[in-house]
Amino acid sequence: MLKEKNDQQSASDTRLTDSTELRQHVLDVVNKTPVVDIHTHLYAPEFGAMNLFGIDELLTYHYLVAEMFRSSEVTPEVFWSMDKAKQADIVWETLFVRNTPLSEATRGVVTALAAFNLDANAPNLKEAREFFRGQSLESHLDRNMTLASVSDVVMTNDPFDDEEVKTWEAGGDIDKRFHAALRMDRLLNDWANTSAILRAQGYAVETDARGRTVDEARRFLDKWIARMKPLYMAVSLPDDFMFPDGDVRDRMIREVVLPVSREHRLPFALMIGVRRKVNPALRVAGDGLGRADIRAVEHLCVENPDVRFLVTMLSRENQHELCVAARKFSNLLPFGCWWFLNNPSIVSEITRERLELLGPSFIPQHSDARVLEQLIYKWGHSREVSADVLGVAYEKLLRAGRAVTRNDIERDVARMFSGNFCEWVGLERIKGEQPLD
Ligand code: FIX
Ligand code: ZN
Repeated sequence: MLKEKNDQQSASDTRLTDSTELRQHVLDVVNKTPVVDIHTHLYAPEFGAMNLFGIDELLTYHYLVAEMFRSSEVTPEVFWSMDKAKQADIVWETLFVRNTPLSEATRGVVTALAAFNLDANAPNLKEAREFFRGQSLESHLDRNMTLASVSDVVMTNDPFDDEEVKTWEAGGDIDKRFHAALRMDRLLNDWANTSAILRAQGYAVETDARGRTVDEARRFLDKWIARMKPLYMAVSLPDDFMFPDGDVRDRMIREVVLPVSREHRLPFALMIGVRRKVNPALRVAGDGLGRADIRAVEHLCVENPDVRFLVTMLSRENQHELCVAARKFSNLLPFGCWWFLNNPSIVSEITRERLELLGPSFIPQHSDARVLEQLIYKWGHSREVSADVLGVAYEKLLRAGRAVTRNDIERDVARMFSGNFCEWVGLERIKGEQPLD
C-alpha cells in the first residue's frame, strides 16, 4: 500500500520530457480537475421553477434565438407570442434540421444531447422531451455536475427579483454546492426606478441619491448580505462606463458599494461592455457590446487598493489592456471569456494572452449557464481549449529548458479552475486541489 503510494508520488514528480506524454497529462488533468463556476444564472434546487433544464430550455437560450432569426422567416413578434415548446420546435427545425449546427451555441446543444446518448440528428424533439421529462431534478443535477466536473456553482442573485426573494425569505438551507453573488445592476444602473421600490419597502432614499440615501442603501445591502451570504457583489456595466464620473452611479459605487465591500470583505465583480437592447424586438437576445475604457478599471483599482475586483470585459478589443491593467494591480483578477467571447477561437486567443502576460494568476472561464445541461458543453468545450493552450505553453517551456511534472500541472490547473477564486473570495474550502478519479 505504502509502496503503491510512493510509486504514484514519484510518477507525479517525474519530469515530463516527451511532448506526447506531456500533452496527455495536461489533457487528463484539465479534464479531471473540478471547477468552481464563478458566474452562472443557475439556481439551487430550493429555488424551484427558477431551475431551468431540458431540451425546450436549451433551445430557447437567447444565444440560439438570435441565430434562429437569421435563418427563419418567423418574426420576433410571432415568435414571442408562441409557447416555449413551439419556440423550441422552431429553433430545432431552423438550426438543427434545415441547417447544420456549426455555430458554438448550436454545437453546444449537440454536445449536451450526446452526453445523454440522445440523437442530435433527430427530425423532432420527441425523444429528447421524453428523456428530460423522466428526470428528477436532484439526480439530474448531480449527473450534470459530475459530467461537467463542476464542484461549485455561483448564482446571480437579485434582491429585487420577487420570485427569488420568496426563497430567500423562506430562510431554509440551500444546496451547499450553490453560492450566492449579490447582483447590483438595479442599484447601479436603474436608480430612478430602484429608489422608488426601496422607498416602498421603507428605506428613506432619494431619487437624486442625496439625504439619507447612502446610509439607507447600505442598510438594504447589509440585510441582503446577512441573508444571502454572497461570495461577491456584481454588476454588469455598459461600454461607456466611466469612473470617476459625475453621475448617481459614481456616488453609489463610491459611497455605498466600496464601503460595503470593505466592511464585509466582499470582492466587487464588474462585467463591462454590454449594450442592452441594441435590437429591442429580440428581447433578451437583443443585447450587443461595445469597447469600454480600461481607465475606469484602473481608477477603481488605484483608488481602492484594499478592495478586490473581479473584472471581465465583453469586447475582444479590451482583452489585452485588461491583462496589462492586471499586471499593474494585484487587487484586480480578470475572469472568464464572457458571452460573445465564449467561442473556441476567441477563448484560445484570450487564454494564451492571459497566460503569457499573467501566468496562472487569472480565472480562465465561467460558464454563464442559464440552463443546467449547458454546464456540460460550456465546460467541455472550454476544457478542450484550456488543454490545448496549456499544452502549447508547457511544450514551449520544455523547449526553453524547463520540464514540468504532473504535480506542477495539477497545481496550475487547480489554481486557475478554483484556487484563485476561492482565495479571492475567501471561500474556506480550497476547491479542486485533488483531481476527481
Ligand atoms: O449580465 C450578465 O450576467 C450576462 O451574462 C447576461 O445578462 C447575458 O444575457 C448572458 O446570459 C450572457 O451570457
Ligand atoms: Zn451572466
